[in-house]
Amino acid sequence: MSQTSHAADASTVHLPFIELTALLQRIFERHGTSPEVAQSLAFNCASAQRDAAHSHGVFRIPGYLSTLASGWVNGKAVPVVEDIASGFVGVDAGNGFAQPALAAARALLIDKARSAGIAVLAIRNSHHFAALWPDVEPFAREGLVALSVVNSMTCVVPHGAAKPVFGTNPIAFAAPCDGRDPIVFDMATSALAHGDVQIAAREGRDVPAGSGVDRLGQPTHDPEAILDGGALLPFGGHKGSALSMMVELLAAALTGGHFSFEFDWSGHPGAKTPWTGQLIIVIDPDKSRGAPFAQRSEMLVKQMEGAGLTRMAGDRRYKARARAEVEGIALRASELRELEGFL
Ligand code: NDP
Ligand code: PYC
Repeated sequence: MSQTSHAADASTVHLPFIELTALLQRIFERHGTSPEVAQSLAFNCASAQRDAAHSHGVFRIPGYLSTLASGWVNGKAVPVVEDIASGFVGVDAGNGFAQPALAAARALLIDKARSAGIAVLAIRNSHHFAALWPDVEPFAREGLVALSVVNSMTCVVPHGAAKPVFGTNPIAFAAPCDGRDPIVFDMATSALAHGDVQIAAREGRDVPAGSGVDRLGQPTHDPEAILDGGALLPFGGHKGSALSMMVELLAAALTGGHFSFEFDWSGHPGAKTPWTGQLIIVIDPDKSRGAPFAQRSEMLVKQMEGAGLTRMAGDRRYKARARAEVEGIALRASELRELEGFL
């Protein structure tokens, strides 16, 4: 597909991946990022839109531009990669975005994982405003197992506490699987991602019971009440809360980044991006004993399917991706107009 095409629904347009990426890249550059950073963020954001990961697709662009305009993040930061130990790579992202930091350290991380069997990438002084699966899925496509965590901004009340401390703190995992796309899951440790609360508010929808509390700490279905002085809850009570605490420890304490509660963006009106850290652990499964890992993955998936499972984590995204490859990436016409207005 080389042209923008209009579907039967006149309010929806379809763009080829390359076209949406190029548009987003121009927008990022126009708003103060270097070409390298623009390319990295545009690829990430177009990938999320392609996979119908809507809480982190083009919906995020106004937030990126607002945070850039506020001076809170350095859109031209050049990450500094540190070869710390045989299994440990660090990156000082220079108060820039996390994705270019990962890109800068990726080759060294893979070399170390393949030689030592496991390696850690600790990114600090970074802003992550995106879905996490794009950071791990490519490792699995190269035969590696990857796990990543990133902390965000204080908006989640620890189980049993009265005030927010944690961020929405996602965990993403990717593993190769024979004969199919990698097994990937990516989930906030809050009951809902903050982005989904914003989308529910925009669309005038309630959020499910147990998602959050209002400014008085009372349970609420109202996304506006969560956003206006309220807070989210961890998923699964004390279990999600423990995972969220783990993410704070791994993504911030272990990397040298800020905890979600530790940064103060009040002096930068319009700041939206959490100034925290990210940890990525990469394992080379060829170092393990027994049958090849990807065969064992396939065996597990078949067993799950044999037990009646019809939808694996990641399947919804892969289906959306396959659809986008044929039809182009779906955007509301109003979204496209808004994007073009940013140029
Ligand atoms: P969801 O709850 O929508 O999905 C979580 C995972 O569960 C996904 O892997 C999803 O697969 C899978 N899943 C969903 N429904 C089912 C089902 N019925 N059966 C099997 N698997 C299922 O994600 P979240 O709302 O928790 O997170 C959304 C995004 O927000 C993530 O990409 C996350 O990284 C991002 N985020 C980013 C933050 C940041 O600081 N950068 C902070 C918080 C969140 P599938 O993808 O196929 O739907
Ligand atoms: O959706 O919770 C979220 C989120 C926080 C930072 C980026 N996305």
